Amino acid sequence: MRSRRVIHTVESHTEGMPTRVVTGGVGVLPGETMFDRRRWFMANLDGLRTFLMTEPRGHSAMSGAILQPPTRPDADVGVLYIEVSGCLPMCGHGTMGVATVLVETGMVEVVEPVTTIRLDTPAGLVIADVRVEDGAARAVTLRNVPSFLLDRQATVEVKGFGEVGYDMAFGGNFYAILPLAQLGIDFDRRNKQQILDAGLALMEAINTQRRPVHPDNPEIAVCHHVQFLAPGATAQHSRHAMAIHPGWFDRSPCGTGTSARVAQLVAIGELAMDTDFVNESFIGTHFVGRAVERTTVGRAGGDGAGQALEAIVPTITGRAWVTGTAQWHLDPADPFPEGFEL
Ligand code: PYC
Repeated sequence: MRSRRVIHTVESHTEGMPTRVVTGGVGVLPGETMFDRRRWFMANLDGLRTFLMTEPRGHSAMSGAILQPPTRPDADVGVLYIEVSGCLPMCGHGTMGVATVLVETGMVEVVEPVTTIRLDTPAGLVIADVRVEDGAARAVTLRNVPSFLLDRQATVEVKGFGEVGYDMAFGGNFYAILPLAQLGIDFDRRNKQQILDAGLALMEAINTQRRPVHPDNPEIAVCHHVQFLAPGATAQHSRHAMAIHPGWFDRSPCGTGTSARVAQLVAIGELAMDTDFVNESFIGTHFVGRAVERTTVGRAGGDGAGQALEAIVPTITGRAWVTGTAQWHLDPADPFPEGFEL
C-alpha cells in the first residue's frame, strides 16, 4: 500500500444522518477564530472536504466534522463542519455526532450522568450536554447559537411555480419554511425528486431575489435549506422534508433547521418559551427543540438604523451512535484524489 495522505475518522450517525468525525491527519488550520479557519479551509483545502465527503469515499448526502484545538478560552474543542454542499457555519446533527464520539472514545473527561462539552464552531459557542450511562452517550442536548425569524410571509417568483410564500428563519444556517402543499406536491417519499427539484428552484429564487443576510455576520448570506412542512404539522409536532443544496435530504430532523423552526414558532406566537417542540425527519426520526432564553441579534446603529432583531436561544435534543472507525488513504495513483459527484 502507498499513501500520500492518511486521515483518521470515527464514523457515527445522528438519527439516521452520518457524521464522519475527523480525529487525526489534518493538523491545526490557520486562523484566529473557527470562522477564519473555515474561510481559510474553503479557499485552500476544499479538496480534503471533497476527498472525505464525495464518492468513492463518501456519497451524495455525506456529512462530517474536523476536530481542532479551540480558538477561544471558554471552549474545549473546535469544530469545522464539512459536507457534500460545503462548510456550514453550524450543524446540529453533526454536533451531536461529535459530542457522542468525544464521549465514547474518551477524548474528553467523561462525567456521569451529564458530560458538558463546550464547542467552538464557526457560528459561535455551542454547548453540548451529553447524557451518559455506563460510559454510553444516550442523548445530546445542544444549546445552539441565537436563532431568529428574519422574514415573515416573504414571497419570490419561482420558475415553474409562480409566486411562492415562505418564512425565512436562522438557526445556525438560513431556512426557508413553508408547507409542501403550497406547491401542489404530496408529502410522500416516492415524490422525492419532485420535492428536491422544487426546493432547489426555491433556493435559486430566494438567493437571487431576496438573499438572506445575517445581521451580525454578512458572510453568512445564503439559503441552501428548505424545510417543507408535511400536512398536519403543528407548533407541537412537525413532520418535514429538508431539501438541501445541491440536491439531497437531511436524514436527521436537522438541528439547525429545528432551531430555525423553534425561532419562527416563538416569533409568530405559536410556541411558548420552555415548551417542547418535536421535529420529525423525512425518515421518521425525532429531535426535541425548546426556546430557553430570549436575546437579540444585530446592533442598532448610532442613528437608530440597523435595528436589533428579537431572537431566542434554542436547545435541541437528539441521539447519535458510533458506527465504526476508519483510516482513509490516498494512493498517489488514485484517479479521484478529490472524489467526484455523479
Ligand atoms: O443538523 O443542522 C443540522 C444539519 C444541517 C444540514 C444537515 N444537518
